[in-house]
This record gives sequence, structure tokens and C-alpha cells, in this order.
Amino acid sequence: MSVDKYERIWMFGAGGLIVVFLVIISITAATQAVRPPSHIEVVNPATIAEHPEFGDPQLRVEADGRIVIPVLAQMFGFFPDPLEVPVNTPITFRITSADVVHGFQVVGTNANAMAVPGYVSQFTYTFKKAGTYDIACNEYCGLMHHAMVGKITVTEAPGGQR
Ligand SMILES: [Cu+2]
Repeated sequence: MSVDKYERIWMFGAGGLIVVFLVIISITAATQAVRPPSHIEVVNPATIAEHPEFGDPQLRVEADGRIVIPVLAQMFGFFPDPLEVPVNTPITFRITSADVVHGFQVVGTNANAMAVPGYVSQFTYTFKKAGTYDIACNEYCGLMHHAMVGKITVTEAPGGQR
């Protein structure tokens, strides 16, 4: 049985690529830890209950007027919940997990981050429309994953600002 010369070149080329990919995947898996893609900030999940920010997470207003919300994701809910924020105001979310990897997705927006134990995921989002939004966990985290839903109510800013 003979294989055409060009067929053989392509066979070895494709086989070589598979080997290269497997080597890259193996090296990555052996040397890289699971972590968020940006904003590397660490926190100890074992002592999270005593943490000054995440032990009893509460919405806070910084001296410069920014609204910051620390969020603790934990089987099977988000804390604090429900949330209430004003419309057209930048909201900085700081999210971590007490146990396994969870997701934090504000449904119908592009506000979306992973909640990884040991790390703080942070992003800032401005709601343009008042209303009530669901927050969904979009990383499978256990038996009640489907019930892990939070709520955020976006209210018209006081004084009728738009
Ligand atoms: Cu979850």
C-alpha cells in the first residue's frame, strides 16, 4: 500500500500540529494556576468570614462618590442580595468566592465576571436603564447551581437626573 507523497506531507504536518498543541496544553496545565485574566488581587478564602470587606459585604460610597459593591459568591447565592443602585452611575463590583468557582452575570448586560476563590474580580459598570435585573451564576457550581440567582434594582437617580 502506498500513500501519495503530498498526502503523506499533510499527514505528518497535521500530526505534528497535534503534538505541538498537546505539548503546549501540558506545559500550561502544569505551570499555570487557575486565576482571573486581569486585576490580580488575592484574598484568603479560608478566612473570608473575618475579612473586613467580604466578611459582611455591603455597598459603600467612597470619598470621591464612587459606589463600590463587594460581592461574596457562595453556594448558592450572592451576598449582599438584593442590591439597589442608581441609574447612570458607575458601579464598581468587587467579586470573590467563599468556596468554588462561581459566575456573576447581570442578565441582559455585558457585566459579567468569574468569582474565583482566592481572587477578587473587579469591574465597573454603568446601568443606562432603570429596572430590575437578575444576577446569574454562569459557572456550574453544584446541585443548586440553577437556583443561584441574585437581584439588582436600578433606580432613577434622585432629583430626576438622567
Ligand atoms: Cu454558583
